[in-house]
Amino acid sequence: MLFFLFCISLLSWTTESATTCPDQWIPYHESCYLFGHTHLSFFEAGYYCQQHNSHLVRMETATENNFIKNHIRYMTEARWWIGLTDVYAEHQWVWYGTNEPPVFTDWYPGQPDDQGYEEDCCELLYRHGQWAWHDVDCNYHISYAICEMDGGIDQGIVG
Ligand SMILES: [Ca+2]
Ligand SMILES: [Ca+2]
Ligand SMILES: [Ca+2]
Repeated sequence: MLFFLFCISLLSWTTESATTCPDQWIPYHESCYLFGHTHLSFFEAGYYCQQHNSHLVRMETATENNFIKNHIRYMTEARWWIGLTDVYAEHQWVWYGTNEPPVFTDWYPGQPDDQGYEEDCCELLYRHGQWAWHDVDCNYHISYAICEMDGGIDQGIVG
């Protein structure tokens, strides 16, 4: 039992030593992530993250996307906002806050389809046994926020 506890503490020490995050935030590589608890519209979700000194998550890499998908797999909510939108120009998907186009995408087959000509925001949706990106109406209060902030890197321990 003691050995087990020792392994657990060693594990949390090795995974969290490089990045320091506020309480409730999950460290991963150089970022910290906060998973919301209420259904918000896309812009409300953006504001929620802003209030927490962060932004809606930007999936720069497949690795980051997989980390997020693995994490929400164990939660009951099936819809999560990520910070991708084409609200400024149809079919021009950009990260909310930087206006950078995504390098990597993980859309469901057939998405984004801009159904009803009013789907301008991106959520991570669980459907048919898998998680993938899906465009949906920004004003629907159907998804939880995933926020991301830069982690405080402890330079002394990295490496
Ligand atoms: Ca990111
Ligand atoms: Ca659209
Ligand atoms: Ca859609």
